[in-house]
Amino acid sequence: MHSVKMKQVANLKCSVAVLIAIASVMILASTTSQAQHENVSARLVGTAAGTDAAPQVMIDNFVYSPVPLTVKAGTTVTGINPDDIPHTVDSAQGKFESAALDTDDKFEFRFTEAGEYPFYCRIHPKMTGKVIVQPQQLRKCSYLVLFPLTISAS
Ligand SMILES: [Cu+2]
Repeated sequence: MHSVKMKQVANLKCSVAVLIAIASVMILASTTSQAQHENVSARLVGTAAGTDAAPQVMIDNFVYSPVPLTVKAGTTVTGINPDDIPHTVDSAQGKFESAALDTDDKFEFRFTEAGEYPFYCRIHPKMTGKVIVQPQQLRKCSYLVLFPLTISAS
């Protein structure tokens, strides 16, 4: 009689452990896929709007703004000159060079690699600005892919 009771308790403990294990896997799976989903939608929103929301460098009264402009790699940045004096947007590293921009003229450049991109106006070299390009966040995503694989493998 005593041993039967012990066996039942042991079985109960085992089933509770299995239930907890299943529940944890389900919770992990749901949070993981939710996180992945958020990550994906964030990326889609970013891509749709040109990675960041159509960033612009405006020129006003001999000043670029914002300085620095920070964007994610793959972003196209538009330089706009609403000033009534011509200006240019020239890379200090020789990576891009605009024509002389008259009033409301635009210049676009797509930054594909992370780094710092100082630029200036070749008509007024004292005018300087900078674009900071950050790498795309791929690390977080690969963790999320690897994590469920580790669970199912163990
Ligand atoms: Cu200028």
